[in-house]
Amino acid sequence: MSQRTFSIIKPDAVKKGDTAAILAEISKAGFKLVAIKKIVLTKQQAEGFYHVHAARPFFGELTDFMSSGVIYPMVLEKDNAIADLRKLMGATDPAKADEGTIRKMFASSIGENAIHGSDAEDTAAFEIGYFFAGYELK
Ligand code: 3AN
Repeated sequence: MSQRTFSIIKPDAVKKGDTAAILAEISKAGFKLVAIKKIVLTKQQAEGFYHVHAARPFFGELTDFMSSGVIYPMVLEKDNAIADLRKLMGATDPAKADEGTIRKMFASSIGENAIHGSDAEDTAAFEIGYFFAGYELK
């Protein structure tokens, strides 16, 4: 069944000039780009987005990084979108990511790993709503 998920091209990938190449991989994998925007988060906005990780030791590093430059938040749609995007992204640590995955191709470390993808339906709904209004998702 057609499903929507939420993704972000992170500041490391944007700075390296990999945005278009990552979008091409996503498109090749059959995802429809429902919505995309260009934005720089404040530290506070990054903390709100990652609130589930607030107790993790890397929270400060993660939210500094995510507010350090341009990101491209986007909404993607296909059958089984949430699980399929996670597969296409590869492991959180690019050193452990399979060949052909986005993180294997474009990420440099566990902290700066090129792309975010929602991990479940409830997080996808929260994350889409954090960045996009209903009228932007038609
Ligand atoms: P994923 O993005 O693969 O779902 P999570 O949910 O475990 O991974 O972590 C969220 C984000 O936090 C990751 N994308 C990564 O940028 C960052 N992160 C995870 N583990 C570490 C770590 N050990 N050190 C620094 N950053 C981390």
